[in-house]
Amino acid sequence: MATAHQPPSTAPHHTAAGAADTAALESAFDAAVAADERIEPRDWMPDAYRSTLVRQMAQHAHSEIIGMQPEANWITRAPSLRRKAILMAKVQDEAGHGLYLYSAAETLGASRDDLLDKLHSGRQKYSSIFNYPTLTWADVGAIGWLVDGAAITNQVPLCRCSYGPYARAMVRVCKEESFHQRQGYELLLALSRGTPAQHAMAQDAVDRWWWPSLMMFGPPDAESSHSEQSMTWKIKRHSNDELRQRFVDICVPQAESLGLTLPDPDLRWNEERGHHDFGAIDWTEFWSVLKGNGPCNEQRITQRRRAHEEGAWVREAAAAYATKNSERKEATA
Ligand code: FAQ
Repeated sequence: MATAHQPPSTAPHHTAAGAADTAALESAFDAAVAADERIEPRDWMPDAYRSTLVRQMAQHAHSEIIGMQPEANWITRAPSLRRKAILMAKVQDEAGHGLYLYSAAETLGASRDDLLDKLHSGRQKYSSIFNYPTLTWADVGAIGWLVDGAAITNQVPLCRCSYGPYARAMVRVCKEESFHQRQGYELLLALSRGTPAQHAMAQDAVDRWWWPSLMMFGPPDAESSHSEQSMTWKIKRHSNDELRQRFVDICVPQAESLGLTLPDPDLRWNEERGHHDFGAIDWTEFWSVLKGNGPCNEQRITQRRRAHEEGAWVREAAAAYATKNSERKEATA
């Protein structure tokens, strides 16, 4: 955005002239959003726009790092060296996505320590999907195909998000997610075409991951508290239900090619709508998982807190190294 490079704290509100300035800044912001210009870190932005972005980006970052756990569970038991190498690379990618997103949130003035603190104390959320267990090797395939598939469907439009650093982070994230989705699909295809026991394992994984994947898109539009405002600000480009429908339409032919069925007897093509109709989602389960009562909530957060504590020495060493380096630079300057 070309106008109003001004940190929010310097925007005066308390005088008549200050109010006029704020109104001018607000209309410049609205005009930039309306014209599909990017809002950059040093541009003026409404406080609520900033806090909405911090909330969503933090939840997204937390999801990426908590999301490493379910698949990491299978690294030591991957059935071949090739599968192990692929899975390790994928789990590392998720860590990288978390780091881009924490960095992007820092451009809004958020502190990474504070965000992690909020995750560890349950004051900020992460995606519901990562509170389900990975019971068999086929779950790695189902996560890649369905969970990464849902993530791409949700995140491709975020590449056009009005906030520049978030939109740019999403471009790279989506490229990597696309590789993840294909590896999951290929893994499931190998199992589906394998022995009857392998085929059954793949089907069982899809049966367990299908409905939670549909929940990833968030509550129905009528119950989505943030969608309307986020869509006005062009943070979100489509509603939760629109993206969920798009995902169902993408998955149906892919399931057919995989030789697997989606566990929904009400799933059928609706000629009139030009979309698939699908069965009712159990929203009671979704809200219960968000409240902390999913099958793995406790385990995920305990493991995350432990990893953070065990990594304290790395953070301390990195900080000490940075201080030493800057002192050395000052001494030689
Ligand atoms: N889980 O008003 P809305 C990944 C909360 S992909 C938990 O509709 P909004 C890749 C929501 O925060 C997964 N909470 O909210 C990967 C709000 O609560 P609040 C992460 C949810 O923000 C793959 C309340 O419900 N992706 O990690 C969920 O407008 C494999 C009302 O909801 C992103 O975060 C949920 N599923 O829309 C990694 C994408 N849904 O904050 C490893 C970016 C909603 O008021 C392995 N985020 N809530 O307390 C978004 O696009 C949006 O935030 C939505 C929710 C669409 C998720």
